[in-house]
Amino acid sequence: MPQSHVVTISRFLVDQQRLHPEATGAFTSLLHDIALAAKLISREVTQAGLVDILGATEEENVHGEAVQKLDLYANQVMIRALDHTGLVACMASEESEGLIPIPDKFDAGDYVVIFDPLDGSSNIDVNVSIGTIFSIHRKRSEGDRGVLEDCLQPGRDQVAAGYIVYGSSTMLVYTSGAGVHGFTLDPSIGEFLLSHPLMRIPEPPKKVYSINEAYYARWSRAQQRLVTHLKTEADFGSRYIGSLVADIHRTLLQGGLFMYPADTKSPDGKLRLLYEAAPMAMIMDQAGGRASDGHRDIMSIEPESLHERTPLYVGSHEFVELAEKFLAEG
Ligand code: AFP
Repeated sequence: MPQSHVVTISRFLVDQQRLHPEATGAFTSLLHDIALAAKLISREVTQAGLVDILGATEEENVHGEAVQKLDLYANQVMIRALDHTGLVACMASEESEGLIPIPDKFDAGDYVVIFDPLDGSSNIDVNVSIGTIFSIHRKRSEGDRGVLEDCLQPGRDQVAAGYIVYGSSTMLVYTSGAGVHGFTLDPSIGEFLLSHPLMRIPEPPKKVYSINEAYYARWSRAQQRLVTHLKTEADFGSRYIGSLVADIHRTLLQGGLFMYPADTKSPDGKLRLLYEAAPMAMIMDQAGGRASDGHRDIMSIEPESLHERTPLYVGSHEFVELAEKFLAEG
C-alpha cells in the first residue's frame, strides 16, 4: 500500500529538534552520524557472503574472544564517523580496552558515545542477525576532553540509546527519552525511513522466554525454578537466537522475557553493562518494559569499570518482576 508520506531519519531528527527550542543541533548531528555509520556497516554485513571478508583474524579482543574482521571494520567505522565532528568528548567500545580519545587535531564536544560495534559476531558466518548497540551520555568532567569517569555513568543518566539490527532488513531503533522510534533502511535509496514510530512493548505480551538453556546445570536453584515455572506452569514458549540485538528486538516487538543470568562459570553473567545492558534498558524502559540484574534496575547500577558485566533480565514489565520475585526467594 503506498505511504501517504515518507519520513526520513534526517527529517524526523530535525522535527524532534524543533520541539526543543534550546537545542543547538549537536545532538541531531550526532545521531545522524551514527545513522551514517550504520549504513556503512550494513553495506559490509550484507555483502559479507560475497567477498572474502569472513573468518576470524589472529587478534583477540579485551575479553579474550576471537575478533572477526567485520568487528574491526565496524569499530573503525564508528570511530571515524564520530571522532572528527567536534561533538564527541570521548568514546569507548567493546573492541578497545581503554577510553578512545578524540585526536588532538580535532575539536572535542559534550557527548560521550559508548558502543558495541558488532554484537553477536560469532553469528556472522552463519548468516544470523547481528547488531550495533550505542549509549550516549553527556560529559560531566570539567576538562575539554572526556575522561574515564565520563563513561562510568549509570544508565539512568543516558541522554540517548539505541541499536541497529542487521537482519532480513536493517533497522535502527533509538530513544532520546521521548519514546522509542524505529527506522527501516531502504537500500534502494540508502535512507532510513520511519517505520515504527513510538514503539511500545505489547500489552498483553507474548509469553516467550529467551535464555541459553544449555547452561541449566550452572544456574542457581532459583533460576532453575524460574525457568521450570515458565515452561510448566505459566505456559511460555521459548526463542533464543544468541545474538542480543536480535533477541531484544523480538522481545520489544512481541513482548516476553530475555534472560542472561549469572551462573557458576560467569558469576556476573556474560553481557556488558555499559554497551549492552544499559542501552537496552533505556530502550525497554521507554517502550513500557523493564530491565533488571535480577535484584535491581539496570538503569540504577553505578558502573565501576568500562567492560563490567551484569546479569540481565529484560522485557515485559510483569515478567521481569516475576523473575525478580523468584530470585529474591533464593
Ligand atoms: P558473540 O559476539 O561472541 O557472538 O556473543 C554474543 C553475545 O554477547 C550476545 O549477543 C548474546 O546474547 C550472547 O553473547 C550469547 O551468549 P551465549 O552463546 O553464551 O548464549
